[in-house]
Amino acid sequence: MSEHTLTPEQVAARRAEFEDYLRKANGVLIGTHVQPDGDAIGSSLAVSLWLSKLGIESQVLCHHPAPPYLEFLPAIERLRQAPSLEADTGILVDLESMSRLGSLGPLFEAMPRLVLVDHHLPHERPGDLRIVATNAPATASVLMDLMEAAEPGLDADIATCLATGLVTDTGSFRFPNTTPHALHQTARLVELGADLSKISQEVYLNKDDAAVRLLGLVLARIRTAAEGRLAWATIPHETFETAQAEEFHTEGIVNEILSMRSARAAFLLREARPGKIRASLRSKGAVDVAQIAQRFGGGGHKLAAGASFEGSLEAAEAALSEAFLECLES
Ligand SMILES: [Mn+2]
Repeated sequence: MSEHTLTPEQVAARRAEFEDYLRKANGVLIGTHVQPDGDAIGSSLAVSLWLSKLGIESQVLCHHPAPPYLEFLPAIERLRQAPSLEADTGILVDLESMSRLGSLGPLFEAMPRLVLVDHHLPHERPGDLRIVATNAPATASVLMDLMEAAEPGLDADIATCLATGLVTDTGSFRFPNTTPHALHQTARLVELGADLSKISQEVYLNKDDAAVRLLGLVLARIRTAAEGRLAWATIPHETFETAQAEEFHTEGIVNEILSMRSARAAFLLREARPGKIRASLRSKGAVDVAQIAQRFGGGGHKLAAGASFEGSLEAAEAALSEAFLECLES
């Protein structure tokens, strides 16, 4: 068994070691990955709030600011792009590789004391103290196992931060990583004061208007082939202008296309800049989209992959739909 597949009990058994290490800190900087999500920010803020209860000063650092849908989190004002605190100890959360720190990489690489708490299979093994549980659904779950039994323990603000990590990384408890332990933890967080309904509203009913306008334009233009088993859409550059949208506003659209009952696979092509085309490929299982993406110099997983094209949108659409249809018919 790998040292990384810690069970919740094994994580909890390292609580004293974790706390002792942090109690020896002279200031703590907490770092997480670029383009932070609910688990990255929720986990970072939770550990910062917990350190405050221990009387330890900390700051939360991220290359990017928090996305608007996470601005409701307690203590979000602790998130900064550069430190203003003298600190000898770093805590990295939700981070599988140092390169994902962006501009903060050199700062954390130079820290004399470093802790890693994560649920990704690590590409690198930074830190003196590593607590990595790859079976855990979220870094927030690992942190809860470390912090819950401590004295002082959790409060309503910490619970809100941890619950946000669990809600977002489990897709609101719909993904296969939703373990009984994660549900027990979430029940405990609700008892402590986390409001799941408020978290869901903030996270899911908080899209930029441009993203919803763009979604509407794209859904109106879905094309299908092979009796609907393949569904796709393209977003020409002009459509971005019409919707006053940016490329990041396309996030999630390909999953809406795949949600059609008839669809076995789906793709979305977007021309955010003229002549520069990016593709998102999705499958419900019958088609291996990583293989298709590799043919075009891209990559990914069996169910979700991506690739880039240069040239016309029509040429990319023809090449990709042909590749998909070959797989669907074989
Ligand atoms: Mn995570």
